This record gives sequence, structure tokens and C-alpha cells, in this order.
Amino acid sequence: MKTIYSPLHAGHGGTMELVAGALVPGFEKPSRAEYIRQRVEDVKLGPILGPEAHDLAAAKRIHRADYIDFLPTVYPAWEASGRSGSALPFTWPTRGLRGDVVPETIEAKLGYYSFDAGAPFVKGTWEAIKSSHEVAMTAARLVKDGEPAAFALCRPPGHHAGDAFMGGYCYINNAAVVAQWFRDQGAARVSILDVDYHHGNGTQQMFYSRGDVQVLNLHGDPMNEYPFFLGHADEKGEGEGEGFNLNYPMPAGTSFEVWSDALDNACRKLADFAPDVVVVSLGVDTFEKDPISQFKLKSSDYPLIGRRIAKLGLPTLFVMEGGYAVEEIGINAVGVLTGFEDK
Ligand code: OKP
Ligand code: ZN
Repeated sequence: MKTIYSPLHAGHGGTMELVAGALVPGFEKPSRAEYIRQRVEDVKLGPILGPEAHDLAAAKRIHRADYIDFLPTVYPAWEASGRSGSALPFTWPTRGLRGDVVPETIEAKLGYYSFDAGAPFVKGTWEAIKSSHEVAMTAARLVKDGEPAAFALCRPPGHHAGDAFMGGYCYINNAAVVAQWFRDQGAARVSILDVDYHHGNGTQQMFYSRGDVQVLNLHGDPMNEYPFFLGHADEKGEGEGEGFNLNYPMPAGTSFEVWSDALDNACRKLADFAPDVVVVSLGVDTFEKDPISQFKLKSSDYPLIGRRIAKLGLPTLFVMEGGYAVEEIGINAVGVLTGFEDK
């Protein structure tokens, strides 16, 4: 299958994040995408192509326009206010505060448009976000035009980003954007299968009251895992979306044996839904050596995930999300893809 990749992701580097009360170098770093790109080459998965130019109209179909328009202004405003380093918020309009007024200063705006301090901006961040969006859109176009599958090597990832907020390394929700784009291009139904270790709270939020986009999420139990405030099993969708959101929270220490039962169940629900296309939010932070996650999948398990998804027999777009064990991230992510192609 074809891989879409942009070198512009690398400008989003040298970011800092809060860990245990201290600012430390971010786990979501440029080498992640480079290890994956290298592995795609090493196993000869297929051609690696650059993204086509895509404007932000597709992103605005699913995100609030004022949020998308805010993103390119962040770092210039941060620098204009005399600051440097990682642009991050420190205050949010939570319970008891007003969430209906956009404040004027850049730090406050960052708080307004985020749910945590996990989406830092540096000088090259906006170009990276835009390129990640273009990577996803280009891969989606390939699948729409008849490729049985494609790999969007997106960085930064997207599944925590919601209608008007960033967080958890995510800014534009690439998987949600392409799912909506497939609908707009004539797909009657789309399924999003999120196998990243963390719950895709943004994706769930975007489609929660819709019956045309099914969202299936396998992840660490939010009672004790990020993003904590969404992803429970009783969240099944509402209104027309009732029954079209499925969560599979699992405890720390979950092995592939247990995890793959959940995948099997999700794939059966997916097949029942009979979508025209599947978007896979592909995170490989379920890996046993992942530095920020608690599942126990092994490298040899990832091809089996790909094989199970291939059994659905549906056009499939893989969109890269998380995975922080950088040495093995290529082996694991591309393992899913070679398993899908049964190589
Ligand atoms: C993104 B994706 C404090 C912990 C916050 C955020 C994890 C975001 C994961 N530094 N961790 O789902 O892989
Ligand atoms: Zn993750």
C-alpha cells in the first residue's frame, strides 16, 4: 500500500510537556515519524508519496472554524508577547467559570481552546499540523479513488482533538476529518476503529449524536488512564447516535489475548454496521515497552491486528496516532500494515 508522509512534521520538535509536575522533553517527538518512514522503506511496503495541497475546508466541516483559524496564530502571538519555548496554557474554563467568552491574551486563548497542557506549540508546529492534515486528506483521496488501503503517516496525531479544543499531542483530528470527508464524498456510512492505547475522546465527541459514523475505541480504562474524563463502557452514543459509539476500556496489564478478544468483538460490530470505508486510528502505544502506557502487546502481535482488520474486506485508511517506544514504533506500526497485506 502507499504511504503518505511529509517532512514538515519535523518542525514540531523540541516541545516540552508536564510530567509529574515538571516540564520535560515531549514524548511525541519527530523521531517517531522517521522510524516509521524508515521501516516502510525497509520492508518495501510500497511507495512513499508527499501530500497534495489541501485547504482547511474539510477540517472546518468537523472542527469549529474559529478553532481552526486560531491555530496558525498561536506561535506568532506567543512570540509577539515576548515569550519563547513551548506555548502552553495554564488555566481552563472548567466548572464554575465562563466558557462562552474568548479572552484576548494568548495564554488565556490557549486555555479556552484546549482541555489540557498536552498540546504545545513551537515555531514549526502550525506547519506540521497543516502537513499532517494534508497527509490524511491525500491518503483519503487515494482510497476514495479506488486504492484498497493507504497509510497516512500523520504527525502530530489527532484523536484527542475535539470540535474546538486541542490536547494530548493532538490539534486537528485527522481521523475524524477524513471520516466526514468520506461522508461528504458519498459514503453512506463510515467506521472509525481506534486501536490507540488512549481513548479517542475527540473522535467520540465529534460523532456522539450521529448514526452515520460508527466509532469503536479500545483503550486503557479512563478510571486510571489518560484522558480520564471520557471513554467508559456506558458511553454508547445519544439520539440518532445511540448504539453507534462503542468503548472497550481495559485494565493496566492487559495482554494481547484479552485485547484481541475486544478487537474481535469490535470487528464484528463493525461488520454489522457495513460501512463503505474504515478509518483506523492506528496507535501502537499498546506495546509492552511503551514508556507512557500499560498494556502488554508484543511486536509479534501487531501483524495479527492487521490481519483481523483485513478480514473485514473493506476499503481501509490507516491514520497514524500514538506510540512512544520509538525504537520499535516502526516495527509495530508497519507490522499492522504488512499483516493487513498478509506479507
Ligand atoms: C496521545 B495519543 C502528562 C501525561 C499526559 C498525554 C498522552 C497523550 C497520548 N505528560 N499524557 O493517544 O497517543
Ligand atoms: Zn495514545
